[in-house]
Amino acid sequence: MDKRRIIKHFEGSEKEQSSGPVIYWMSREQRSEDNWPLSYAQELALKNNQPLLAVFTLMEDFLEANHSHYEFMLRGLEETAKNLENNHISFVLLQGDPAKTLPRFIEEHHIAYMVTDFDPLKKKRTLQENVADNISIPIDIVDGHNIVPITTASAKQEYGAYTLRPKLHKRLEEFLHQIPEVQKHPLVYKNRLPDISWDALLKSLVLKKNPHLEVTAPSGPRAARNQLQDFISNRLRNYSAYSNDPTKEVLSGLSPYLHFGQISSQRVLLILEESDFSASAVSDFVEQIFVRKELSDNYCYYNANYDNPQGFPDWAKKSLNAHRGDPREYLYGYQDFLYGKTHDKLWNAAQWELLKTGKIHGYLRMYWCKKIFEWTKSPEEAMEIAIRLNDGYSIDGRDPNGYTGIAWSIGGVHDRAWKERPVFGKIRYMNYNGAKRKFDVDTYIHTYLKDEDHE
Ligand code: FAD
Ligand code: FO1
Repeated sequence: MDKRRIIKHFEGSEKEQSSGPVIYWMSREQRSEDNWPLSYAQELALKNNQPLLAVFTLMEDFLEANHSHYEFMLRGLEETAKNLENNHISFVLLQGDPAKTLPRFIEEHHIAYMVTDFDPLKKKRTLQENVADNISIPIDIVDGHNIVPITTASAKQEYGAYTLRPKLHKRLEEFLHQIPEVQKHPLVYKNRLPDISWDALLKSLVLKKNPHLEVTAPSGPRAARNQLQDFISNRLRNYSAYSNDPTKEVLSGLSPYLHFGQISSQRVLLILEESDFSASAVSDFVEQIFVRKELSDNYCYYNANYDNPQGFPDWAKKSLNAHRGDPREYLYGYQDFLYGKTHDKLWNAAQWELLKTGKIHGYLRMYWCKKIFEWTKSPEEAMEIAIRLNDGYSIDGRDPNGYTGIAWSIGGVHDRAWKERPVFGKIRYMNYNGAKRKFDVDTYIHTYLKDEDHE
């Protein structure tokens, strides 16, 4: 594996490396194929002629995730566990605080080396540090999410897509074509490992349920490949023309699969390359799944305030402060937003799309978030409510793309200054008439709002 994928190395405190199995602590990349951290762990295990195990540590309260999010994740993990076992890679699921369960497991099974997957979120980086403090073996954190390893693409927070895009495209050719292959592992781990009853596990989780959810996408690596195939066959050709029209079904629908690592964006681009679409025909989609997606990891990795207004650029902070006192025409609280009880039918419909389907269409996500800002007392409160709704109800939530999308909407992150106006200052403004010019707003509203909500 290209060593530039190793984002961080923990030396471990033992003099020389003991001999024993290698584990891949799986978290972000929940798949067996096209998985860099997994294939690197296998490389190490093969070199030392040792068995290889994949360990998933189940945390039961992950950033407001609800029952449907855990169901999607666990169903996918069940399929991945089977794929790993078929390759003689044992799969282990540990419950409880990983800072305790993982060191104990490493001790018990004389593990000699650990590889885990890169994740820019603070919660995950802190957890990785805590585990490293409690174990003495070496650890490598490997970027399995970005096609161009995050620190190779850029050593700093980028201003916007326009500054990162050339750096990414310059290296795309080099990194797109190395793709990791998992092999059938020659050594099977002989010692007893805890069994997993997936149904019992899901039942045992005490999590908030979303009673309004009507749609649940099929989960797992196979469903992810089907989703991609269906997108390429039926929607990709209309993506550029209609990706901003929520009444047209043209988006890929890949975000839950990418978020849970059930498919790699590298594989998506390789399959696109093999398709009969020209590079220019797919460039808008590639901009999103390559440039915007990797720009989000860049923002969250290099800016510790990715989830609050302190992370906004100076021009935006200055402008927002200058307009803090502007009167708000409407003011709503969390409950009004949660049940789509504002004066704006389009906004309410977007919120009901979230409650009913577990996701809002990409174009309306911007409108949805900007209006939360317009109808709350401050950018701080707006960001808190937007994150709470997005992480608590969106199947692809709790993701760098989400924190960055919200920071873009409220704080102009990766955007430029616009003509100054009340409340928004120089932050880009979006309104109902702008949406009406883009798509048939009434059709969208009727799709998600029951008639009685229309008065
Ligand atoms: P497609 O248009 O088919 O895009 C394919 C993939 O490209 C997406 O799955 C995603 O990985 C990436 N992508 C697309 N648009 C963006 C973008 N603007 N920024 C970063 N990556 C992008 N995306 C999430 O994955 N999780 C979130 O929680 C999330 N919250 C958002 C909140 C707000 C306020 C905004 C403005 C955007 C948010 N996005 C989020 C980004 C984007 O809206 C979604 O990724 C996209 O709508 C997912 O649907 P899709 O996979 O069908 O998109
Ligand atoms: N990662 C884990 O290692 N263990 C978990 O129990 C876990 C739960 C979880 C629930 C919802 C969700 O959206 C993500 C979850 N993740 C979990 C993290 C996920 O795998 C990704 O690493 C990050 O969310 C993306 O940065």
